[in-house]
Amino acid sequence: MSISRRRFLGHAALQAAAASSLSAFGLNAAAADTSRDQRFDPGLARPAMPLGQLAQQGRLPAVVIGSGYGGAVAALRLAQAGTPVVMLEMGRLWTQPAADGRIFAKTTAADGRAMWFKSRTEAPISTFLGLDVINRNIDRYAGVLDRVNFPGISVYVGRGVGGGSLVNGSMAVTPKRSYFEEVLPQVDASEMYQRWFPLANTVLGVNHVDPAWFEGSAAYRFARVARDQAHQSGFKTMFVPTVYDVNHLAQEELNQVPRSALAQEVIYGNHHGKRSLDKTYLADAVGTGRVTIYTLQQVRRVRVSPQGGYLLDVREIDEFGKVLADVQLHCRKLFMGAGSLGTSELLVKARDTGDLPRLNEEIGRGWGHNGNVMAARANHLWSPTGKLQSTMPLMGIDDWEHPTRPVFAEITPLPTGFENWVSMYLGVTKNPERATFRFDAATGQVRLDWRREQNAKSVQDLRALLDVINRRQGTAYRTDLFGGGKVVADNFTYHPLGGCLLGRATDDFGRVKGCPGLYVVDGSLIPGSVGVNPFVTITALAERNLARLIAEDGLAA
Ligand code: FAE
Repeated sequence: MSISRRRFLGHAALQAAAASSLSAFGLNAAAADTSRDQRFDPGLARPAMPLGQLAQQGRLPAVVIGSGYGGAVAALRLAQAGTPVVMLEMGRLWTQPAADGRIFAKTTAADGRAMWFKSRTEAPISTFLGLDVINRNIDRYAGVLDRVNFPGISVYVGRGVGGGSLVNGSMAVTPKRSYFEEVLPQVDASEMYQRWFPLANTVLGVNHVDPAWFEGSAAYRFARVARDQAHQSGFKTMFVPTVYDVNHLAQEELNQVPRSALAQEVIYGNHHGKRSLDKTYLADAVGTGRVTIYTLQQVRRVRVSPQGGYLLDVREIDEFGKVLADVQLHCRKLFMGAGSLGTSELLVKARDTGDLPRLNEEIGRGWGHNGNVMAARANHLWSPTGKLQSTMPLMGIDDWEHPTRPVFAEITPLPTGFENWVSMYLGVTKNPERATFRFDAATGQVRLDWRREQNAKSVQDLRALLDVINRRQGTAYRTDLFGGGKVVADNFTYHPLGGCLLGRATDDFGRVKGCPGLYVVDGSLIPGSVGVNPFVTITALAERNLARLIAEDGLAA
């Protein structure tokens, strides 16, 4: 079967599963064989047996926890090698509209679908003109975006089939080779840049904007204004590749297709245009017929199975948080793809409670926020940034070569729907500070010991760059967007990385030291910084590691 047909079938099965309200599903092989005309066929989804029943059938060959980038690569490559895969995802499937015709919440009138069991939205831009007009009360529900609040920093993550791909800004950036070599010196960079980055970019569907279209697009005036000011101030800019379909973007502007990026959609989910993982890697994985996805299943505990391999405690909830079942599941091989927070939390807890006593001291260490900080400038009235702004950034100021304060500042929109004269930036900075996940026996919780002061260098470095632009333009910072009169938002990150570092907590391919058959496949392998937005690197590294694991660890059927 060709890849594109497999992807079509997998994608259709993901839609059909949601249409039939299935919380556990795979591809129905019989339906797949008969639906060669590529029409939507509700029979494409194979309802899977309840997890409790599956647990009675003995040890599973392979379980993947989490359906983000690392988990999706693991599921696809294991399945292609012939291994049946059970994927456990704590969020829900986001492929079918609810009664109001929408899959995701409206950005400007958010409801429970926006956030993971919160009573009020917690958007990164929390105020406008200093007023609390952005966030609103919502029903507690298994929504798509989570903000995990630690004392020193808040971390945004995606929840649902596709993990962060459901909520992120689609920026698909391959890191600079010299910095990649600095961060992960044990990885063969030639192989990464010749083989694994190109493969990841292809399967993710990374594409590039046509510069001529960009110059004429009303929705990117905000980016051109910020670019021109950067150039006038002596900085370089670059286009940022994206997994948002750039043709769709162009058609949105002409009103030929329904608007999504041009309708303020991003952090609470995009209805159109975005090549999230459920349309790429996960569709391919389900399309193999060997991957079964269980949604709304949170893994709460990992320990050694008396049968050999691992024993998982899994809690099934409904969309409103009601506990439906607690199940124990044995597996031979376990792949941790729960993201930097999820994987680190489970493994730190397992080590410190004695469930996996052979886990080493490196588990939980080396966490960083990829130097994320945000800031905004107020332009003069004669430099409008446009009332129509696309949510998908396509350009960044590249000052990474600076000798003392490398900064990659993405030019991000502020799509309020009216002219706001704002130029906004997401800074990726080089901050050497790191934090550790620690188990607190008194509360049974895992905490991250990052302190706000550790962000001082990132704040200083982004300001140093933007100060130059402000001086040149005669402009000032906006102080009304991040709460408390802040100039630079230093209290949250979109890019959690590390906690189970490659070569430290694991060997050089993600095998967890001291625990045969246990693997880490997600962003927790990367030591806190990668200099650009991380998902392409997470995906490419997972591709590289899985190829080795399948070849050497008896993972092929
Ligand atoms: P991730 O995608 O977070 O997937 C982990 C999955 O595991 C999630 O679906 C969880 O629900 C699930 N999970 C966690 N714990 C459990 C458990 N105990 N049991 C079952 N399931 C569990 O991990 N990156 C870019 O490169 N470009 C961007 O433009 C960009 N923009 C972003 C914007 C936002 C608002 C956010 C939140 C992130 C953004 N990122 C961006 C970061 C990117 O999405 C992130 O690095 C990757 O998603 C991380 O991939 P992982 O595979 O590590």
